[in-house]
Amino acid sequence: MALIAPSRRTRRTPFSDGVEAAGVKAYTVYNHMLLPTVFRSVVEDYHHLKSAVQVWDVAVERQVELRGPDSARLMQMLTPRDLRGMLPGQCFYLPIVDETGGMLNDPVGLKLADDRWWISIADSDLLFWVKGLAYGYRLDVLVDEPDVSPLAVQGPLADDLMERVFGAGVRALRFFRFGMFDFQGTQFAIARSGYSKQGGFEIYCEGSEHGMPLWNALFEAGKDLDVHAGCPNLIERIEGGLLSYGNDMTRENTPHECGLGRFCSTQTAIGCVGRDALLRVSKDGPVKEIRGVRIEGDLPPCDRVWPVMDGQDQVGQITSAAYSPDFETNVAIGMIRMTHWDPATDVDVVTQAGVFPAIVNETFWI
Ligand code: THG
Repeated sequence: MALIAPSRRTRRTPFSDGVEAAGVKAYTVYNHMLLPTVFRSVVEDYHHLKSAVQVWDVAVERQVELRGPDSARLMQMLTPRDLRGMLPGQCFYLPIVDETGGMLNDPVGLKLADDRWWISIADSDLLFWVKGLAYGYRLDVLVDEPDVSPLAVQGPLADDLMERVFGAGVRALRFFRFGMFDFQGTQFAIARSGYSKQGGFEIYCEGSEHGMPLWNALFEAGKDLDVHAGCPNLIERIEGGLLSYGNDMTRENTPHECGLGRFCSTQTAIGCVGRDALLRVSKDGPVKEIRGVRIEGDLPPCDRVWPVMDGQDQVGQITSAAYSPDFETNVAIGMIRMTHWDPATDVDVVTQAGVFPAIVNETFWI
């Protein structure tokens, strides 16, 4: 692969100097910003993530901030998840849908106050949709992207590292809750969350000038914990069934097809713009759905959609795949038609390097 040409459009983050000093080997672009994908190797990073603690520059998880009296109303317009019971200090994983029920994003929403919310977005320009709704409906709300950059601390030793920098109070945070914690006289929201199944935190670093001091403090405090720079890991996230917007799902998919029906309460999500469309499709259920797939053989990189075949019939597609050292097989995520989505169904996967036998699995992540 060639290099990414640096320019203003591929935005650096407040932690990029630290990422470079730590020897980043590859980037992708996500929300028009640099996201590291490899430090030592994907496999070495994977083993280290599952045994120690890593600091991740996930500033690409940009915040769409809603401020003002109509914030809660606008939030509920965006998602079929019922937000009425959500309290300040809670994070919610939120399917965001358009008027056809198509997925626009799958962010983590944070309720800071009744009239102040952050939407911590995946890779699509959600800001424009939210601004359009606010303007079109003449809502009394300000919508913008604040100078907030998440830094994740992930892995089994995450609590130990975080305690050293933020005090024992961070250990008390429950999953998908956040609180305010002091760092050198500045308050940051810190949540127990993150794009791995190894446990950990996300620090919402507010003010770019705090980026490198925060990065350095974590590495200084974690020397004897073998802390390393890391990043969302392809193998670990497939093992854990964490979906990637733009890869595993697009605007063509409903939340139900994505296995996100459990985050929808469409009946009571009054005001959601996709509500009528979703009520219609959720009545009978989807005809295709996200599944874990086990693929045999020496796979090429999954850099395109791989058709899933039963003889001459296409019965689905694979959109993420990698070899899992722990499971000793290739793990994959695909969208599989209902005729073939039962566990242990045999299929073939067509890649750029040939056809490979595969088994539609009980999801790895259950
Ligand atoms: N954290 C924050 N922002 C993000 C991500 C994140 N923005 C981009 C991207 N990741 C959004 N996608 C996801 C996907 C999965 C999860 C979070 C964000 C996730 N899912 C948990 C799971 O599936 O096990 C559980 C969710 C729940 O039970 O509520 O964490 O990672 N800030």
